[in-house]
Amino acid sequence: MTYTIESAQSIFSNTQVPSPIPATIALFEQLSVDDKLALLWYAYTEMGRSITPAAVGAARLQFAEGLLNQIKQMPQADQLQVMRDLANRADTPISRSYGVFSVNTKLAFWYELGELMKKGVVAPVPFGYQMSRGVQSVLDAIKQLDAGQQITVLRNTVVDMGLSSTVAASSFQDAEPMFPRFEPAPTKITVEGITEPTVLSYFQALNTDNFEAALALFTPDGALQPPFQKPIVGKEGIGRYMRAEAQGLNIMPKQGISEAQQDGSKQVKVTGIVQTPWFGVNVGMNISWRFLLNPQGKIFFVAIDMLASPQELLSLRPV
Ligand code: 45D
Repeated sequence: MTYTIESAQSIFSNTQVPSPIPATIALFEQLSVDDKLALLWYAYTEMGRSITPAAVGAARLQFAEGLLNQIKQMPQADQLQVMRDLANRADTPISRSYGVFSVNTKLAFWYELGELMKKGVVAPVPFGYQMSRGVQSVLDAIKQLDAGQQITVLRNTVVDMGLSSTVAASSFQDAEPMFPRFEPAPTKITVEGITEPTVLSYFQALNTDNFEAALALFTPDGALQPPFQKPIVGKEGIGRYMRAEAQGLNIMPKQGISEAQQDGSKQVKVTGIVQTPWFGVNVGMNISWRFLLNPQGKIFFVAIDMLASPQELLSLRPV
């Protein structure tokens, strides 16, 4: 097979529609720090209601507990400063501690902070705050997005906060607690138009949190490209990533197309719905997978993309 990761990234690119998410985040990035916090707070008070509190879990909060206790003891002005420092990615001890949290611990940390704000233990974000025109326009842009895109914006902004050091982050992720599954995900998967066992096994493996089985489907130099990220190359990195970020997903692929290539490889595109344990059945994300399978049926590359619109679920052919 003559593919490189780079060439694999562009398979089915003629069927993709640009996502409104990066543009929305770019608007957000232009806001002042108080505007950012206020905007996120407004957005969160809407979307946060659909969070399933069980997902947060005591096990997950234990990593954030020290930081949360520290913040609880502070006067309100200092609490607000901590939040500003996080949003500014300032180089402070708290911002650095936050930076080594895994994605899900970062989310759990803010979730708990939000609960403490509601109780009045932590300063509420719009602290005598007047909504600026910039905030209003970003809020309007967020309202145009579907629910799956909205929670992605919220997640990505939370992940970007704090000062991160990539070296330290990986040690934390190895200890990532599991998300409880209250109902088993569908494991008997049928995807209209798809018979490739590798692809069906991939979905089954993720729906049972069986990351070893998922990894076994990849070539040693295979890559996985999460939404809006660079490809993660090699089984070790993919495994670490999956254990940290692919837990508890409910994957419901609906349809796909498979195109055999001259050299025996196959390009497969599947679209469907994914639910995150954070929101359970409350939010369905419209997702596509673009697989490149080698002639032996192993995954050389898979890209996971957030679809721009629900209509895109059906548009598997070039647009
Ligand atoms: O006061 O096939 C603010 C892979 C500040 C794996 C806050 C995948 C102000 C392979 C921060 C707003 C993983 C790639 C408070 C598939 C403030 C694969 C609080 C895809 C209180 C399919 C904010 C998986 C809070 C996907 C608490 C696509 C915000 C997963 C919380 C996507 C936000 C998961 C939360 C997503 C967002 C999860 C909990 C988008 C969660 C989003």
